[in-house]
Amino acid sequence: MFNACNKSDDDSPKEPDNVVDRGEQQIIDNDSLVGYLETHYYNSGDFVGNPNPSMNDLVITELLDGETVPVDHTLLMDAVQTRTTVFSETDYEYYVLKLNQGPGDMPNFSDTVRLNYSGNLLDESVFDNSINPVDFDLTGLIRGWALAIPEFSTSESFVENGDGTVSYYNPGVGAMFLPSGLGYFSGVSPGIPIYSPLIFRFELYQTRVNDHDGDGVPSYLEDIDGNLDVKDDDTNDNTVADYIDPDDDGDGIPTFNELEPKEYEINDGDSDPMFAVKEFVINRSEPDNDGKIIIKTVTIKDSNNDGTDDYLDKNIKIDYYDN
Ligand SMILES: [Ca+2]
Ligand SMILES: [Ca+2]
Ligand SMILES: [Ca+2]
Ligand SMILES: [Ca+2]
Repeated sequence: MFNACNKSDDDSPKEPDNVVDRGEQQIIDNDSLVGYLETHYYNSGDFVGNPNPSMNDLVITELLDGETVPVDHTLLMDAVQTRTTVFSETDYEYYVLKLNQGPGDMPNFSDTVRLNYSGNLLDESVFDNSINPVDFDLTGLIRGWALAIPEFSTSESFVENGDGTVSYYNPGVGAMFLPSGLGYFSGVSPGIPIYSPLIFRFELYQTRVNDHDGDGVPSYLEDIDGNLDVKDDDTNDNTVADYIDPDDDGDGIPTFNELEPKEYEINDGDSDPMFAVKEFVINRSEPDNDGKIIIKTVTIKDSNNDGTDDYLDKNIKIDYYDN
């Protein structure tokens, strides 16, 4: 009689009845999302050759029974890119609508981005939107954002208006269609029922590389396993993830001290020197106000060439600041 229930893939205890299984919820959510994308179209023609599109230009309309998609419009399902990812040991699909790539920099998944956005449920009710550009650290948001936003690039240029506001020209513009598992899932958030698929529209203006622990290694490089998640990498198993750990290999020498420092002096207006692949600018200053710029960098080294960088190798203890 103990064989009555289906055999599960692992031996983990059964979750309480009020906790929904991520995999089962994903099947439901993906059905909802595909259903939405197959029954809604958007004004694709308005984005063709548009030099400065906005997320507010996006108009999504429901396709009624027997209706065909109008000229200069496209069914969402025919326009979105389908993406797959694994999160919380669950296979997910989500959908990205690219309205404008933007010509600027592409953020890393761990960077801070400046953007405007609007979020709504599949029933079109808006649960959140920004009035002015906001800055978000992508590591502190729902999973879907860290995956979708870095597919776009920042704006071409901006102008400071007289009233203190800034106008951005030619930003990255898009929308993401997320299952609840890449959103708030069972979490409570204002205006969002639990297990809600989410739609976000956004326009991306600027990005800044984060180094959360200030150890000289940009956070995106502290994603050792390359799964676009900095929170599951812990080289020295001290329960502090590398991106917030200032001594990643736990050898007693701070990561920062294990990076080779360099200093460059250039004249104002001159372009930067060519930096090495694993060399990062940590400071740029004009100490004497004479037009001479001092650029300080650090370079990640692998001094014994074993494929493990010094700051992740507890057997290498080179301290560049220990004289
Ligand atoms: Ca770091
Ligand atoms: Ca990772
Ligand atoms: Ca670190
Ligand atoms: Ca160390």
